[in-house]
Amino acid sequence: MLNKKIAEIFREIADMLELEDEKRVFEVRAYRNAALTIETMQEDIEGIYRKGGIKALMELQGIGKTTAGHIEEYIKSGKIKKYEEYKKKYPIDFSSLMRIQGLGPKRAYRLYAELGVNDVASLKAAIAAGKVRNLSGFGKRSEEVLQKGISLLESSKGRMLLGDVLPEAEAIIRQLKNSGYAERVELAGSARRMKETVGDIDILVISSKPDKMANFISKMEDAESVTLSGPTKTTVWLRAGISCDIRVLERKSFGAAMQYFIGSKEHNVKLRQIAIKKGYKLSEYGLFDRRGRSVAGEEEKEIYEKLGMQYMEPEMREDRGEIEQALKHEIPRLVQREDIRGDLHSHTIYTDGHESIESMAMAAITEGFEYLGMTDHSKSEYVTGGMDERKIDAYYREIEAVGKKLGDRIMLLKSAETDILKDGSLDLDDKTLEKMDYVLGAIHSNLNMGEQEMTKRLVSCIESGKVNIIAHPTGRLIGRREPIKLNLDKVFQAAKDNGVVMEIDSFPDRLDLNDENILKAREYGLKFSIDTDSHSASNFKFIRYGIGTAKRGWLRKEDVINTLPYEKLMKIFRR
Ligand code: DGT
Ligand code: CA
Ligand code: CA
Repeated sequence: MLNKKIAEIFREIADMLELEDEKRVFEVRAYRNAALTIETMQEDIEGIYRKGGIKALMELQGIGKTTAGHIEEYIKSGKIKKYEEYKKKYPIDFSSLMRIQGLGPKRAYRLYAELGVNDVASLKAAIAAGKVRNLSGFGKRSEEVLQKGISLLESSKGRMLLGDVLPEAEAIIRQLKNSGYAERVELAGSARRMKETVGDIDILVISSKPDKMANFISKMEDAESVTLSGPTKTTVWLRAGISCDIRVLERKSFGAAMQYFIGSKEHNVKLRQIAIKKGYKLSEYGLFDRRGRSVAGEEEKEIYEKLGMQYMEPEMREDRGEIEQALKHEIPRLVQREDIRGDLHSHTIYTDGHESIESMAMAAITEGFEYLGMTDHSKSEYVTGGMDERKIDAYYREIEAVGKKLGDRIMLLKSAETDILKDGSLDLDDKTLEKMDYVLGAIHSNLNMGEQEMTKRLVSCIESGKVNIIAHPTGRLIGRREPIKLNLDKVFQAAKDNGVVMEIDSFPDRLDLNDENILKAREYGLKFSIDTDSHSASNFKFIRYGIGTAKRGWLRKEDVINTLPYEKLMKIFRR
């Protein structure tokens, strides 16, 4: 899929435009909006163009004539002329540099103009040589911030966000299925386990024509180069910037291969020990008894059954106690997509969303939601155009009007993503809070507080009785921003005592709470809300990443409040 590549180019054009002329805000915004749309849509942009041309592209939210033209140009020629020209003028690797927290296009340009910094490596060298601290407007403090940003970026190096990888993997799987050489195609590895970042994609295929299959794989559009080509395994480097292992297998051992390659490695190691204890040998080829006869292999489930264990979904397989649970036959039924009835976190053009209340509501209907919580930002988030009490009144009037118009197709809930201030109070007055169906509280400012102070801040908000849900509780951005410092035991205990719900934010770079923290919160008997935090219509699709994360935290339907029908949900909020 070209989506990611084109989105990256549009972002870079926006960065360079911004440098060129501060007044071209509309153009800059157009490129950024187009990038966001392309990057977050789950369909292949090339497919849309091939089916419906420029016209189909322009029907997409945020894509205009210019950007549609660029997309066509890139699909046809692999280049965008305007971009190439700009790149000559600004030979700077913006797309990696912009991933460093605390660095914008202007500061990046100054580093280039004055120190010759054009990528992450040269920035590191400049910092090491003590050059950055001496640059006017930078200083020691910014040097530290940049250094920290680089470390964070490097710690995630070589891994991509699940939300970027899964659509790519699915596009490959579709092609393999349509090749005519595959009987069955399955995703394995960390992507199948819905891990928040993925090192490489693993795909398993049953084919009676392995040579033709291998040939097909090496010729796929998405494959930039072939790293390894053997009779049973082909490894390709994808244009999306990630490696992909495709293994061709026989039917009789496919289940064993699934079990092995879904992983995780830690889960497999423990499973093999159990097999040995029971007098078996387990490998990716099957489960064998002492005399080497295969006792299971075609289906994954058989292997677990023969080992006296209950089957479990891939998301649980991390050796976090699931094997012991399975031996006791105490694996819970995990929450599923079809259990989710609505979404309690979304944004519109009232603040930093990209679409109107009505179009977000329509998109939520399309996603199959029965209710949608409207949660634009409150006033302290001024960078997003946060709403004061007066603007919130207008917001609620429009929500009511749209709600009336849409009738029983969807229930729109009045809320706001309300800032939790330094002292734990909310930044909206009580009168406004009372107008809400529920209150979604979030920490956005003063993120550098120490653990004690930060914990006190959040706990005092939870204990105030004014908040129902805590949005993205740790505030981390995967690979870009560390979580805020919290004593989660204290937070979870307070949430339990006060009936406050923890959010699982499904946005691909948030996934907050993460799997480990969910497991911990679950011990406290907390309730969760799996929300998308949608900023445009295509973002509702992100719900699957939140569900994947919830499953990795072993959550059941009854742990998740947005599995409840509207009336029951309202009872929870009206304590
Ligand atoms: P990744 O790619 O780093 O995001 O993580 P995975 O889990 O996809 O790991 P990968 O691609 O290296 O291998 C795919 C699966 O193959 C892994 O989840 C379990 C299995 N596997 C790989 N290496 C070993 C190993 O040394 N021992 C065992 N038991 N299983 C392994
Ligand atoms: Ca992998
Ligand atoms: Ca692999």
